[in-house]
Amino acid sequence: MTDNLFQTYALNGTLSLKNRILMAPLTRCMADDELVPTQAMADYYARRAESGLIISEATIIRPDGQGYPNTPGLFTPAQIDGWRVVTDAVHKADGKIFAQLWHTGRVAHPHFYQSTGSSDVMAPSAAGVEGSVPRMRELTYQVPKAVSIEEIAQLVQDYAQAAANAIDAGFDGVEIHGANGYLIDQFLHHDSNRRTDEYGQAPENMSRFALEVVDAIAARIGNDRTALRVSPGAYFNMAGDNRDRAVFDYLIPELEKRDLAFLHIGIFDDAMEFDYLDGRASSYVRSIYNKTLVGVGSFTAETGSSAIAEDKFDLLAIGRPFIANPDYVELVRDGKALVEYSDEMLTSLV
Ligand code: FNR
Ligand code: 8K6
Repeated sequence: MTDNLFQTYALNGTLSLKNRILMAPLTRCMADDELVPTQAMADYYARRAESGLIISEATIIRPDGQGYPNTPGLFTPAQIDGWRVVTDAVHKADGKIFAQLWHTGRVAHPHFYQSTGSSDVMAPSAAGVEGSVPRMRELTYQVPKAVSIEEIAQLVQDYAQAAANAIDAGFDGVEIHGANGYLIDQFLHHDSNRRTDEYGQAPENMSRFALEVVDAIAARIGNDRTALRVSPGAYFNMAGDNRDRAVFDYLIPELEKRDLAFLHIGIFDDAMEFDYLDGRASSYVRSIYNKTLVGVGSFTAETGSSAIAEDKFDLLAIGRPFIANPDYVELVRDGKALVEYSDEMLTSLV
């Protein structure tokens, strides 16, 4: 029984979703070399327009946010025009789509933005990650530069400009990527934020950058079109720290006051438990956040439907199964068998 997934859902005064199944943001590394979305990407997203809301693959706000090859951008006129082709195709197929706005922070690599002449990697603190860029193993991560107060102000502006560009490109709203160990998340965890100024140490300070980005974007495009993804449980390119709990205890109620379109958990498997969160990330957020919450992470339609019935979250995002099944929503609705996802599917855009 998955009937509840097919109820309409009013996100806020402006947006009504035709069902509760979201397509999760999925990096595919298929933009062209100018980081412009292609026609193949427009076709790929349009095939998934039966979902209540598509969240685009993470899209960089400026050149030094790039950490993987051929990830799309939203900072040049050509990129905005390319995205307009995508949003037109999705709207024509009666879908809705948000842009996920991304800066990878210390996981960026100057290899990708050497044409800008900059070789700096921007992060809260000069604390690097081990290892190298996936599928480009010769590129080892660099020790980042701790951003100055002026650079932080510029980053906030650049997020807001990218959000305005997203609206210009026809997106229905934006999801700020505040999860999975990238720039915003780096401010929110002690492993990556060792600052001693007004952006570090205390929960209010460590939450400051995230809230500044949220507020700048909401002021530019409206709180009702602004959403955020967070990972209270550190799990990707990040070591967890018991002190991180207090940061999210402060941040999440602050977000609730902003009346955003939704809050989305960033995780691969919602069954993961974090001792400092007393369990799952989604249960922790649900206990202190009373507005629209999106759950994700290794759910099937059946387990996701049950979680919604049990009030664990309001909307279900589906990632890998949507790569394997462009017609995921129709298959679930008709009770038909799904194709199982495998990593080899990442090499082509179907
Ligand atoms: C992801 N995920 C992800 N998350 C995000 O916030 N932005 C992104 O661009 C990506 N990119 C991405 C690419 C690929 C290939 C995978 C598999 C995952 C995480 C994704 O949104 C989701 O949280 C997880 O895939 C867990 O959901 P499923 O796949 O178990 O339904
Ligand atoms: C090419 C860059 C893509 C960036 C997004 C990450 C995609 C990873 C896909 C593999 C999924 C495996 C799950 C790994 C979970 C890590 C948490 C412990």
